[in-house]
Amino acid sequence: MARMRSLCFLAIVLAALGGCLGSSRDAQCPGAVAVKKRIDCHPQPGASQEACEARGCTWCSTDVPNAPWCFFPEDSPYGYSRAGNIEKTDKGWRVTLNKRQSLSLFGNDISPIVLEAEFQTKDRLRFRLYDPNKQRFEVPLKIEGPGVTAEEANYEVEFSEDSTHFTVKRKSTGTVLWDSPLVDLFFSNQFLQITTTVPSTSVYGFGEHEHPTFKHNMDFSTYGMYARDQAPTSFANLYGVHPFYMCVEPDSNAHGVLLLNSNAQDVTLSPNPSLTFRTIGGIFDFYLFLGPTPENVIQQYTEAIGRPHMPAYWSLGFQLSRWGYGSLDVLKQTVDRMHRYDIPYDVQHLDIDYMERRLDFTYDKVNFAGLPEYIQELKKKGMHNIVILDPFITKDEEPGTYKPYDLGQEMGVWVNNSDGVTPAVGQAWPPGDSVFPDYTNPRTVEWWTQLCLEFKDVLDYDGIWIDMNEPSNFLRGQYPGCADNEINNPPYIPSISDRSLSQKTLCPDSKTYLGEHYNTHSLFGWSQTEPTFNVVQQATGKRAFVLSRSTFVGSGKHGAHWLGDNFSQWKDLRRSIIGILEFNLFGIPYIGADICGFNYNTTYELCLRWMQLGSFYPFSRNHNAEGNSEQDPAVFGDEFARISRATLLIRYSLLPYLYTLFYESHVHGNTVVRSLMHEFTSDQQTHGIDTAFLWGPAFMIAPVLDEGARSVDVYFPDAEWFDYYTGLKVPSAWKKNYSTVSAPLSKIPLFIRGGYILPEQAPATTTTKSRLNPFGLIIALDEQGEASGSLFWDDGDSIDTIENENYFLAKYTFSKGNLKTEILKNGYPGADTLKYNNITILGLKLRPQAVTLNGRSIHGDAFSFEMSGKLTLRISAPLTQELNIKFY
Ligand code: MIG
Repeated sequence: MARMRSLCFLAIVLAALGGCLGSSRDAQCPGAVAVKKRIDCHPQPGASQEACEARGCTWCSTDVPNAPWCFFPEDSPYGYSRAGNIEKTDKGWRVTLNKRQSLSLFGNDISPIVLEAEFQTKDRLRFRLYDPNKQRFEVPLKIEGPGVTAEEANYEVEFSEDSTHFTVKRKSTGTVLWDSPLVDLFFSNQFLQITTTVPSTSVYGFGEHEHPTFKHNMDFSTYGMYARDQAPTSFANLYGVHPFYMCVEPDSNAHGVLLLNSNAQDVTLSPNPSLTFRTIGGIFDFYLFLGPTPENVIQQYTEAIGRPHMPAYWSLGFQLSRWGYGSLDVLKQTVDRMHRYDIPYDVQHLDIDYMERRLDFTYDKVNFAGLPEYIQELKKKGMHNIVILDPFITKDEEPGTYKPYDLGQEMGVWVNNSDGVTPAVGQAWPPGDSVFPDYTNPRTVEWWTQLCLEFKDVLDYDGIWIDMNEPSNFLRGQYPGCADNEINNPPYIPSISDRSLSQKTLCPDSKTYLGEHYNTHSLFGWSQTEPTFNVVQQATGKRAFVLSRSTFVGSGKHGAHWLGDNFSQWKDLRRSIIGILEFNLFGIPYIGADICGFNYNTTYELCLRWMQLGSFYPFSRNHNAEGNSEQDPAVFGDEFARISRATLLIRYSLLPYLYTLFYESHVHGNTVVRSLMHEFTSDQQTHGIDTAFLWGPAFMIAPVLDEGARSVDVYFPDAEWFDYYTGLKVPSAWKKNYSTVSAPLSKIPLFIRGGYILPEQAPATTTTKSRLNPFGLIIALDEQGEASGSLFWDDGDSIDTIENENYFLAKYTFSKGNLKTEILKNGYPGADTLKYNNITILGLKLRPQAVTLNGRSIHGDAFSFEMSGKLTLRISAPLTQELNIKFY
């Protein structure tokens, strides 16, 4: 930034032409478009002046980091122009576009193409660019809308007067949300590019990456998207693909945009500010969501792509995992020490070392002898277990000895070579060489379902963890390597690691049921998630738990995700917050990172701070890689265990609140974890904050992210905030400011936002136990002395309790000294035996003279008032009856 400013200054001084970033001309390159407006004309490596000029583009160096030196001139010899009139269609209109000139960047340009706008709902616009003469690959995710008239829509799609741009405006404000010059449009067989300006630099999203900040730097950063087995590394394309962003407009309205495309692609974020999308196949299928709040955007997005699934209550408990226990004995020792320290702990994972020679659907009868019995023991303690399954299946066992292969071979379920007949053979964890199930094939789903059902009789799993489903292969393409053709080596390879489509995976010309791997590669994990979800439901008869490494648009409907093979480093601790916020935008709110870090050895302090932060991940799991020193919270001794226990007990006590947020997410598409920007959008200072986050609207987590730090600088947006630990109100002078909050090693700063009522429940060491405990309410008052909230409750693990109305839902309102409860649904008989025993009110100005509960007065010694304005009431009242409390 400093560099850009001085450059601008230099430009002004030297040229006095106003050639700095902000104006329309570039002083260093007279006649050329301003640096910030440059669009790369040579996006692949190896640009030179010669190559650039041969393309009809401008070559001019610049000091601005990342800015292209080869860029399209204003009178670009590329692009399309409008041909003919706008034709009305059922739900919108369409118009034909012709290629303007014969010059081509990557060959095989398609002309004419069609731009079609479909007014799906009043807040959702679909616009597509496609080849009217040939069906190209489209992602098999149908997003439909009833259709609205142009008048009903909250947006307006139109062409500029000279027909050189098309724009989408927000009707209510006139803000231009999308503006694409047709001269910047490319539509060739293997290269599609479109550029749009965005109304501000507050742009969030795109995945899966390890982003250095939640709010993007619009400094010509380019992010590739192509599913890859890749440990989180800045700028690298990681396991999943989410071409979705949200942008906050200058007046604080927000909108979101999805590019529904599964081909290898990248996006460049430029300071104009603008976005340039490049993909190497399929069509341009955009969906624009009008918000206008960030929460509305995500609700509308998940309405389109599928609402997040409702997780089982137990899966909100703490989970422990590691790769490399190596034996049942070591696992038992670990579990025992967790229990010895009484650390809240619901779920144990079994990584590939439980398998016999890493063969799916087996277990190691030597090192893990007795595992089935041990799983039963854990279940009796109220715990649950998850087993990992990899997608690859060895083909090299003795014929007749390994059913997963024999049956799959018989049923023809594998991804095939380009001939469409012989299975693609690669190499992965199992001994010998492996084949890859093609989950886009219904026969594969049958095969997988049968095997998972049978395996349930071997290991009584509660959920399945599906790993390596990018799909990962330890070779570059399958044997004998990828043929040299345009599918495997397209003229443009997006900005992805190794600039290779086959590295660590299969050759793009492999054949899947839905089409070429070239198109379906990034859908592999996505296509595995739904069938796995279904079979887990079928096998357990309970709500499914599926944890998938590779995800795509809509994966949240059936799966959870974790951020992959992170490192035991402070940087990774910090960046996990960004990842978790992003996956909440992507409709996968059940998300976490490996607590204490996966790769490398952790340290005492890092791991402790990570246990504190991770206690507030929606998916809270400590996981570790093979060969690293142990890092479960019981291995570091008394102090560590005590602190981890205390923090997890806070999580457990607030699980009713977290679970209610998941209910909101499942039913209305809400985010579970949110950034401060999300809730305080009009406060520009919040836009860049990614070191603290919220559970829902009301609970702020401000973790320590630096080694040695014993305090945190916390930004308090304009609201009442209460210290979770003391109930003390945050001084009003702190509002809209950063304040230093003390955070000794034993503490993670937590705050409750006034205006909200949070349900809680006395914690225990498993959710099986805590679910029987009495409930409480934390009523945090706003400036007007008001608050509201709700509680969702059901049996925690039955399928479709919401759809079947087998649940309890209460809404609480506090106003004018009265707490009122409205029971919106009383459909879960199991709630009848539960009670409230504790009510906490924060922010009272005076000690009440008297209190009545459902009309009967409460004894003075049943309530205690502290000078902080915190009142605690001990009561006993049934959960399923209205709770009305009056203060006098
Ligand atoms: O090549 O199953 O991301 O969580 O522990 C490594 C072993 C394979 C990668 C997963 C990680 C898991 C590991 N797996």
